[in-house]
Amino acid sequence: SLTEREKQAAARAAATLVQDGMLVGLGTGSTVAYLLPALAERGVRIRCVSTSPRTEEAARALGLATEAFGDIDRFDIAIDGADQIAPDGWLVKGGGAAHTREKVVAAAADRFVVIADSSKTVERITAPIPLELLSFGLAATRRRIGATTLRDVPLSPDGGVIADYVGDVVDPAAEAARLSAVPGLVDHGLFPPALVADIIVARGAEIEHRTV
Ligand code: DER
Repeated sequence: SLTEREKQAAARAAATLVQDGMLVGLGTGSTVAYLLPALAERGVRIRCVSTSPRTEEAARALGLATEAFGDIDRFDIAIDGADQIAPDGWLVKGGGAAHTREKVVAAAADRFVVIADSSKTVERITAPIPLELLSFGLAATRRRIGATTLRDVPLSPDGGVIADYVGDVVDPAAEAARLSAVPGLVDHGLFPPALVADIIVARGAEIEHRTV
């Protein structure tokens, strides 16, 4: 489909930014699924950290050297998809329930690159906003957050319950601050423009590559 071709094109464009010797943070999702073979084809000598077990399995199967995030304190580059991309660079991520680890990796990267097909660009950020919640006191946390639905997915690798905030999002910055202040929230899927270096969107045959 056109969307799949756009995902592959955006992923391939980002793969060209990865050089020998780099520490690379690998995101999660169907767009990243095209990044992994593109990196393997480039044959670059890199060390990778994955943001989910399914990225780790796919990377290993392609012969990419992936290791635990434990002792690595920074990445040269992190590459990941997005569910929504606003004109000012605010992102919504977490459709694949990996946003907590993805945000930690993005924040540890010198350069965080977002790759997406053209369906991901939006005029303004709207719900659903993915959430990872502590299972302890779940009902009380959900009450504090407001309108939420529970995702029918296993607990996250970090033991959190995956849910979505489905209320209004008037302003991403205000909503991000409000959610971050809720005790029992592990993290939410609003990614601020300050975290993002490059946005690579494939639109038909065109690659739109912009810096934030
Ligand atoms: O779950 C996530 O954060 C994914 O990266 C998501 O934002 C994009 O997934 P996709 O590439 O499958 O659309």
